[in-house]
Amino acid sequence: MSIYSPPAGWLKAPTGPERLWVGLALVWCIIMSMAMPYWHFYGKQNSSGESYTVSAADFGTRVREFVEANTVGEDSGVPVVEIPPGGDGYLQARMWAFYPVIKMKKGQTYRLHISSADLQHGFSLQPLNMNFQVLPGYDHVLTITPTSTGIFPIICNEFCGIGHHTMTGRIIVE
Ligand SMILES: [Cu+2]
Repeated sequence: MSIYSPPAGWLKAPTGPERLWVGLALVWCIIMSMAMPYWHFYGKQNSSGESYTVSAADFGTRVREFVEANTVGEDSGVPVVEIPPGGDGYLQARMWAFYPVIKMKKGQTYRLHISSADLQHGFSLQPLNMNFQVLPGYDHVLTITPTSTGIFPIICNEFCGIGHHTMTGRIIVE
C-alpha cells in the first residue's frame, strides 16, 4: 500500500503507437507460447522422460564396466568409448569433466545414461542446443538417434565451481 493514492482516473487506456507495441508484444507472447508444444512434437530434441534413482557409486561402477568393455581409442588421455548399436552407454559428469568420450554411428539408436558423481551439472550439446540437467542420484536416460556426423562438444551449463568454464566433453558421430 502506497502512502498517497494516485489521482482518480490516472489509468488511461493505451493509444496510438503504445497500443501498437502492446499489441505486437501480445501477439509475440502467443506465438512463443505455441512454439513450446510445437517444438515438443516436431523438434525431436526432447528428453525421453526416462529416469531412475542410482547412487553415485553404482553409476560409477556402470561407467567403469562400460569403458572397460567398449573402449576403442583415446582422446587427450580420456578413453573414447563406442556404444554398441541399440545398446546402452554411460556418461558421467563430475567436477570438472564429462567422462568418457562417447562414440556413436549415424542412424543407429542408443540409450545414453547420464548422471553426476558430485553435484548438479548441465548437459548442453553443441551446436544442437539440446539441454538437460545432470543430477547426482538420478540416472537420466536419453534415447538418441544421431542424424549427422561430426564431433559434438558437450558443455556444462550449470555453474559448478572454480573449474566450471573448463568442463567440456565430446560425442563423436561417424
Ligand atoms: Cu559442471
